[in-house]
Parts: sequence; C-alpha cells; structure tokens
Amino acid sequence: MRAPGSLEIKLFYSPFHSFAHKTLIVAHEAGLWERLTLVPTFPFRNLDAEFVTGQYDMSAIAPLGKVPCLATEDGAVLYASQTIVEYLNAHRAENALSLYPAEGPARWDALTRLALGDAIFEFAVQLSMEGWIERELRRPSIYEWLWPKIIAALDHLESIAAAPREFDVGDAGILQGISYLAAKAENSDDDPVCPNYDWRHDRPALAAWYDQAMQRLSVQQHYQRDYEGDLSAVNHQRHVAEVLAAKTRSSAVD
Ligand SMILES: N[C@@H](CCC(=O)N[C@@H](CS)C(=O)NCC(=O)O)C(=O)O
Repeated sequence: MRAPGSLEIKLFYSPFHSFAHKTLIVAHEAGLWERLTLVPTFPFRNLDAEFVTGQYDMSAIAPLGKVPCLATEDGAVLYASQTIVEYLNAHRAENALSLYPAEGPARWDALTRLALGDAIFEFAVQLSMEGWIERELRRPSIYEWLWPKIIAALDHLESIAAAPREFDVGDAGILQGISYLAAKAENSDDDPVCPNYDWRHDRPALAAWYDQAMQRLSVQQHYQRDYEGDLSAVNHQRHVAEVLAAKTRSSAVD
C-alpha cells in the first residue's frame, strides 16, 4: 500500500467496519492513506477472567492502552484521536484540503463539533463496555479498569519529567490531572479516588517538575484561591439567559 521510500505511519486502531472511523476518514482526506500501516488492536481482549494484561497490550508505547494510537517512523507516539487527526491534517499531501478551518467562528464551530462527536463515541464505548463485561461474566469495577491506567500515565510522566522543555498546553493539562488526583487522594475530600495515595512516591523527577510548574504565576493566580463572587444558581441562570439572548440576536441577523 505504501509508496516506496515514504515514511511509515502505524495506526493502532479498532478494525471494526460497523462505524465510521474518524481517523481513517481524516487520513484519507489528508492524502495519507497510502502511508498508513494499519495495526488491528483489541484493547478489551486484554481483559481475561483474572484481569491480567493480554496479548494486545500496547502500554509500552501508549500508557493509557487505548486506541487509536499513531506511531511515526521517528519514534513519536501520539494518542487520543483529536491529537492524531490534527497531526494527519498538519502532514497532509500538497493537494489535500485542510479539514481545520483556518480561523474565526468556523474553526471554533468545527472543533466544538469534533468534541461533541468524540463524547458521543467515548460515552457509548463506556456504556457498551459495561454490558460486555457483564455478558462475559467478567466484572472489573470502573476502578479496577481505570486505576492501572492512571498509574501507567504517572509512570510515563516520571520517565519524561527530567527532559527540559518550555511550558506548553500539555503541561497545563498534566497540572490539572495531577492536582485533581492529589486532591481526591486526600481523606478530607468527600469523594476520594484512592485515599492516601501518594503519587509522588518513587516519582522524584515528576514531583520536582510539578513543584516547579506549580510556581508559575498563571497557576498561583488560581490554585487554591476561592472564587469571591456570586455562587448562586440565580446568577448562573442569568448568564445562561444572556447567552441564549445573544444566540437569538445573532440568528436574527443571519
Ligand atoms: N478520547 C479517546 C477515546 C478513545 C477510546 O475510548 N478508545 C476505546 C476504543 S475501544 C479504547 O481503546 N478503550 C480501551 C480501554 O479503555 O482500555 C480518543 O478520542 O481517542
């Protein structure tokens, strides 16, 4: 399938024809279809009766163990379909049109619908997973299924924490993930995820990175600072009404 001499891109994906796979569609639109090597992957077949990792395990390259996952020949591994489709679009063939409107309202509209479609997919996967697990009489709780993924993600972050880099949007995401987990690990929280879990244990590089990143002005401005305005539902509903009114005004202009 691949043109001789061209770079190989491996796509680990669910090979089910029964749904329109966004990543395949975008690869095609981007003119990159010929460069893709498809790697059928069945993450749920990793789950046997004892919940031990099975033969489709790809946690060595992708800590969350989820598909789709895209690996380039130079060793970069990208996951989450939003990342992958943006990459494919950015590397599109010369004659291929971008699927990302360049700027303005059309761009934000496209990205918002992308998020909507992805949420429908992800929620449906989770719901079907519950039924599947019951039918097979394999009953890991959500906790049993997800907690190892959190541990794998933290371990992966430890392995890359010492490499120097400029603060970027990925770091903002990591700060959110870890700080939320840390709050949920405290016994004082109403809904602890894992009481007394110390994510810093055995992860000195990640802990050092985190402590330094938390000193950024943008973080300090908001972290552990209570909102000082109106917390009421009335205030909330007033703002919802204002948004609806603005929508009505703009559709009247159109
Ligand atoms: N937000 C992710 C969701 C991907 C996703 O839910 N993938 C499922 C497809 S079956 C999966 O790999 N599940 C395996 C698991 O949860 O371990 C994306 O857009 O890529």
